[in-house]
Amino acid sequence: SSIYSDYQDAATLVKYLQGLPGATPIRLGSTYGGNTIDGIKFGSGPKTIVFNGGIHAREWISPAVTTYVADYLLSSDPTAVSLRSKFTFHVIPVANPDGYAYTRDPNGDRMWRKNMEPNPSNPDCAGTDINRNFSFKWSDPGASSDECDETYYGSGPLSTKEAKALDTYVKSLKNVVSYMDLHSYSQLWLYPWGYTQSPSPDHTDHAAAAAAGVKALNAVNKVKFTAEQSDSLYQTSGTTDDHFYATAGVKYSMTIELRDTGNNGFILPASQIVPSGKETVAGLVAFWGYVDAH
Ligand code: 0X9
Ligand code: ZN
Repeated sequence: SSIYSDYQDAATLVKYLQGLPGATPIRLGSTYGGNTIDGIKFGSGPKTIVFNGGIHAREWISPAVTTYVADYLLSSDPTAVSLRSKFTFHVIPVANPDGYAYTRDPNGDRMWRKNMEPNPSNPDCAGTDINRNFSFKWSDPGASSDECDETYYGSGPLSTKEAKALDTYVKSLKNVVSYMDLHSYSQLWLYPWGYTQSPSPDHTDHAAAAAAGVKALNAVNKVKFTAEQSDSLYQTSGTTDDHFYATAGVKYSMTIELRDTGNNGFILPASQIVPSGKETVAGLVAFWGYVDAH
């Protein structure tokens, strides 16, 4: 059995990744609950790529597939070797370790989405949606001011330790050409903007890169993903993708919504980790090929 035969806790995923030959440990910060936000970096290329999973606690396929992709990139496969010479990768499998642990706790809540920080003005409703807490367009339409809502945007821009740590880390890096945030579910590849239906300045390249990704992804298992502008789904503000595109100059800053389309939803059977990982690797390899050429 492998770590991909079931969903693992954050410490297990981080320990596994940090033990892979060629991986250097990274630590982005710590959380309200006292967990650390950890990952790895690897590769020797001049262009930087960051990807993470686990911003939303209940989306268990995301940390698993994030780990699977990093595992592949550190392998001796010739394509992986080539990618490591073009790029330096920074990977954070679980960006919201407090929330993830709560969804795994039998006394917790399997459907928790947010982080675990209390909201002092409303003791009955904890947590901020980390993917509404980033500073670009913070508190604009597409996020909630209500502490009890799933999309509560927090007490201020980057008020969560998780968003602050990720923002600080990405902005400490040079030449970041792609940031990818792995979520579930809906089988979508989403590119900026999410805050408006207007096309971004790089709409043509975004659409072409995402199309290359889904084409390669769909070919692996005939599981159909679609590439579209984020705002076509629903309007959002304070999200990672728009934020790193707008404030860190990361041209290819996107969100992937992994399997499935709702049959299992967030409760995706662990037997789908490996097939989901394989198709996501194919999609990202094609996508980063486009990124490298543009
Ligand atoms: O709403 C979200 O944060 C993401 N969907 S999820 O079901 N995983 O919560 C989608 C975010 C996509 N990006 C933007 N809309 N900007
Ligand atoms: Zn999500």
